[in-house]
Amino acid sequence: MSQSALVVIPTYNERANIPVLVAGLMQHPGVRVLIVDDQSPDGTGAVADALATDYPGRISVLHRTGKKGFGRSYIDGLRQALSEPADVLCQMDADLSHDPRHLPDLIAATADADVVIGSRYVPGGAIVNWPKRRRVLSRVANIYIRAVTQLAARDCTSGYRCWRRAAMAALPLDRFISDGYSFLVEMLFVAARGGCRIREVPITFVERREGESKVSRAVLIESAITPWRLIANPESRRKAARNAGS
Ligand SMILES: Nc1nc2c(ncn2[C@@H]2O[C@H](COP(=O)(O)OP(=O)(O)O)[C@@H](O)[C@H]2O)c(=O)[nH]1
Ligand SMILES: [Mg+2]
Repeated sequence: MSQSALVVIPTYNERANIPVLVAGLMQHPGVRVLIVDDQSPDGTGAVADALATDYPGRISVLHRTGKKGFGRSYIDGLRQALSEPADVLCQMDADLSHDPRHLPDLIAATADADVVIGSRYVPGGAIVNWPKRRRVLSRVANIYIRAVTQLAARDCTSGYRCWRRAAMAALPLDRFISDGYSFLVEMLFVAARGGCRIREVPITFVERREGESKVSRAVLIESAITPWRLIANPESRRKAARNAGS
């Protein structure tokens, strides 16, 4: 792999998963990792610090102390990532749902795309161990998001993504206001509006075995509202961002 990549990984109670994920990622030369931990009560932060010692110069850890949140963690993490040298910036979940083996394919695909999505819903993509309910929810969410926002991607809610540095740098991260999956949808929407070329590469998504999902009712409600907010006019978006204090 000739390109250097920095993978940003938000963690909340992922103590059993993060060492396995990092070991997998470290198999790829040129890949570095930034773990963004929200003071996980299970001690994930200390495990991450130990990994940083095990792999000198390749792992760093951002310990957040403010309000916890998936979107906010990414905003802080991606900002820090942009201040470091890397050709490609990647996003991944810590729970081993996103197999590090796919990463070289995603990174390679940035050769002719600005944003590459690790996609469950293109030919070759798959989901392992998801209950029927969760499959249906994800499918319906994507149909809904695509219908409202006109995004062309099949998997708008995938959290496994690689960005060319310039495409990420162009995002107005300080104006983003959504937090759960919506944050991922918002990123994609703004990127598409900005003219980014978005490509999908198939992945096999595997449901977590350790730890718990943080998807809550609040996250689902936000996800239902966000597509409408995104297509509203830009001025109302800016206002909403100001009101949210971001
Ligand atoms: N730093 C941080 N990470 C979070 C937070 N909520 C979720 N995550 C991480 O975001 C990733 C996706 O969350 P997960 O619970 O697996 O969501 P799911 O896969 O959609 O069920 C995992 O790596 C979580 O540890 C949060 O509030 N703060
Ligand atoms: Mg998960």
